[in-house]
Amino acid sequence: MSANTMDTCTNLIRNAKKIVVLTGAGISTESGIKDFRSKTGIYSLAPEYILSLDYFYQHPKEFYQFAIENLYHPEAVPNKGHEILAKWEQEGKVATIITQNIDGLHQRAGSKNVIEFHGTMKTATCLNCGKNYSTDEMLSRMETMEDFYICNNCIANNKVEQYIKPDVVLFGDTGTWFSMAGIQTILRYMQEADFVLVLGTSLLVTPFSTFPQYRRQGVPLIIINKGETPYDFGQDTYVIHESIGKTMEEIDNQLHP
Ligand code: CNA
Repeated sequence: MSANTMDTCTNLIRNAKKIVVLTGAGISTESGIKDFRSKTGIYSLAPEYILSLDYFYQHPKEFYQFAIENLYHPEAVPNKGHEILAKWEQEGKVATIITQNIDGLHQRAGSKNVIEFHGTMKTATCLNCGKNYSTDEMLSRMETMEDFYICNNCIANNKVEQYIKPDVVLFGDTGTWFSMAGIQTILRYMQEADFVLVLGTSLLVTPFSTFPQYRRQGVPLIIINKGETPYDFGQDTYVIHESIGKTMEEIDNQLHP
């Protein structure tokens, strides 16, 4: 990264009033949570199909075991990246964060306007009656019940529709924000952005990965990500292949000398 790129990004952030931030698993690795596609990411442990809707229906117990071990991190705390974004929101710079993360760390850092595009690991819902369970409750059910994933509010005759599914979007699945109204809200944010800030995502999972394309023509895209993304060589795009925490701290120190 050149000093020039860093200065340009700092100036854009200094003058911004409506930054739209798109985040992925990479912003939480500095809180000790593995991402998917880095060398030590979750995909080095298991293939993508374990996190698919098909696998969930076919092997609910194994699915839960994997999800609790790899995607549920109640002990993790927000890091510098999360904290600085929350501060920039308070300062009137960040309009919204649209995250693929399911760890809740943006909200725990104090960010208010957060769209959890891929849902949350904090809760689970019965696909038949809609009864809501906390993941802690699911954990204690796992320890004490054989068919813990069947909703006890429904007749327990083992139909797949009575399964309790974590409130995360799996491969082959959709979530609340995938509705027409949800996507329209997101596209409105993209259209109104002063610029778009991408943090810690490989931008490979659709439809999330398409969002930067909906910013107005000429609106800058800043990407802070260790790995490459398909947008790295786009127009009006500034790329910093560095740690998110370190880079954001440097920028924030420039803003508040
Ligand atoms: P990904 O494909 O694993 O990409 C993460 C990107 O972040 C990679 O390009 C890394 O190079 C980069 N990266 C990792 N650490 C840092 C760092 N400290 N500084 C800068 N860059 C870094 O993950 P995506 O988010 O793109 O993939 C989307 C999936 C991942 C979503 O469905 C999420 O639900 C899912 N996920 C979320 C979490 C979480 O909530 N924390 C954890 C693991 C996976």
